[in-house]
Amino acid sequence: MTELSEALSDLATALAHRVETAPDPDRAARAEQLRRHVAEYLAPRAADLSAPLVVVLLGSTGVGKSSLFNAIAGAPLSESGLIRPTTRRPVALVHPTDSPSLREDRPLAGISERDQLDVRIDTAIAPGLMIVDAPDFDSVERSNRELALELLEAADLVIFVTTVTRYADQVPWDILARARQRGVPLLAVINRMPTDTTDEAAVMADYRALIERGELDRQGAFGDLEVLSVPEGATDAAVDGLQREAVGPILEAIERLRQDDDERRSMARRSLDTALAGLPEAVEKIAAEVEREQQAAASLRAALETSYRAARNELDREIETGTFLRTEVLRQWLDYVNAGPVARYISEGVGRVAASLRNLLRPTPPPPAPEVREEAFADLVTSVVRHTDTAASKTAAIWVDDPHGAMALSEDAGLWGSSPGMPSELNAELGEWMEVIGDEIQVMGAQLKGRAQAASIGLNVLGTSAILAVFIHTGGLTGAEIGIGAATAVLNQKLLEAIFGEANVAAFVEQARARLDRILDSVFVSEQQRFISALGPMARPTDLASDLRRAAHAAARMETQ
Ligand SMILES: Nc1nc2c(ncn2[C@@H]2O[C@H](COP(=O)(O)OP(=O)(O)OP(=O)(O)O)[C@@H](O)[C@H]2O)c(=O)[nH]1
Ligand SMILES: [Mg+2]
Repeated sequence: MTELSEALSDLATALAHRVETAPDPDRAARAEQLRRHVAEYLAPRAADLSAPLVVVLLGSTGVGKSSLFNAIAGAPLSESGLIRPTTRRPVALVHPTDSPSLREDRPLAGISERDQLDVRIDTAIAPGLMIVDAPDFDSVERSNRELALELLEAADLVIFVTTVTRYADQVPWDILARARQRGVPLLAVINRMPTDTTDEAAVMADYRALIERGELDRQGAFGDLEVLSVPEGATDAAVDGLQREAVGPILEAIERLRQDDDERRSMARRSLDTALAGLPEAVEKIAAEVEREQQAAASLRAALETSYRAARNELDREIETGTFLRTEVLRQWLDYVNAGPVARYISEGVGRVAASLRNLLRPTPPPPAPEVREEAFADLVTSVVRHTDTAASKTAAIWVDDPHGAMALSEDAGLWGSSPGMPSELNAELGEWMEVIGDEIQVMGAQLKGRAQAASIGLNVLGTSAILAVFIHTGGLTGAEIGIGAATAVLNQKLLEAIFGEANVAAFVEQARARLDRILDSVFVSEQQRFISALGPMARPTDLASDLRRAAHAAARMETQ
């Protein structure tokens, strides 16, 4: 592969990537247009300057493109008709020696590979040229429009067909602008021209004025536009088209293109060079777009991270001090620990087996361990929901002011709050967390001298006590904070320390807290991930902008002569 072909192939790849990852259909379409131009026009010519030139007949429905095509072919090879739009599949007229050139990497390869091109192999066309009858470019049929636009990207000469009654309706400036931007030569044909020479002159003058009044001509873009005409009534039923004599000047213009091989090559080279020189500018628009998206994505992510970090800090504070626990829950545990066998156990200490045994004989209400644990978890889940709701709504309130953010929010209205499935998932995780705590307590208990006491209090009570110890602890409490939370913390901790020893309890609480943090971290990560997913591919950092620029500049620097 030559260096130029390589640069073009890199560019086509980068553009294809852009098509896949663009955040909206308009931007994807813009990249796709340029990709086709690179893949279906530039790459084939760069590979072989002697590849046949492609002449494309473009225009609205019913203006006579197929009729003109048949006149050029001298045979009814493309159906002209009354039911509009008639031509839905492009028809290409190719000389037998050029027919192999519809292979891979050659002009029109993309369309013919997709089986969207009808090829008519006929000696009516001279070698070195292909004439393509396109579907209508302003079609009500989306696929017609797209095929016509694709052909525009592949053309070496565009014959722009209109009629005397249609030309003034609306000039397809976007098509003309793209043709001009691409630098492809244009030839205008006005079909069904009045035969009266004064009328004809008036129409010609009017058409020119119209073109010149257009936006584009400020740059002198159409000063050199060649306008030809075909008189009204010049039809020939035998070819299902226009009379060959009436299209003489058009045939001549096409023939001039072909003429001798040298001229054709130098024209191909000229148009390739013009097109290559135009690449950086065409690519710049897309590259700048990618950069703006990346910047927008970065600031949206920053807003997202700030909101969730703030919420996470708030949640941590609540867990640190146990303030997320409802007073009733604390009260229930305090009452239980403060009275009955546990309280006695705490005050009488390890070794008083007899007391424990007595307790077993005395009827006592069952400990509220499962209820307290469940409620503590419910309170924790409520608090996580509240904080993630706040983070989500804060993020959404910022994102909605950015076009990309607003687009993401419209994809997923659930982003204004926390995800509905999160509470039950978190509950399940907390269940596992509790199981690990239960296992650890059992292991710790088995290693202790006073394991009989531990056993008499029961795993249920110790488990709940251990869980509460993660949420409420006496560590940083001061006199002013002594309340129900602190009182519960003090007693709860005493119970654990009496059985397991202070150092063991401290290490255990720290590890359990670390495991809880990991659970909460993953909740926060997946809550944020919803925003990132809604943002789509633009959320991923990419070098696409510089890849596009590099490939376009590399291609533009290559000389073809
Ligand atoms: N009466 C009259 N009819 C004409 C003249 N020139 C072309 N036509 C008719 O106008 C119609 C043009 O149709 P087509 O050639 O199929 O037009 P097209 O541009 O290919 O249309 P689509 O394929 O739909 O995009 C045909 O029915 C022609 O016979 C003319 O000078 N006089
Ligand atoms: Mg047609």
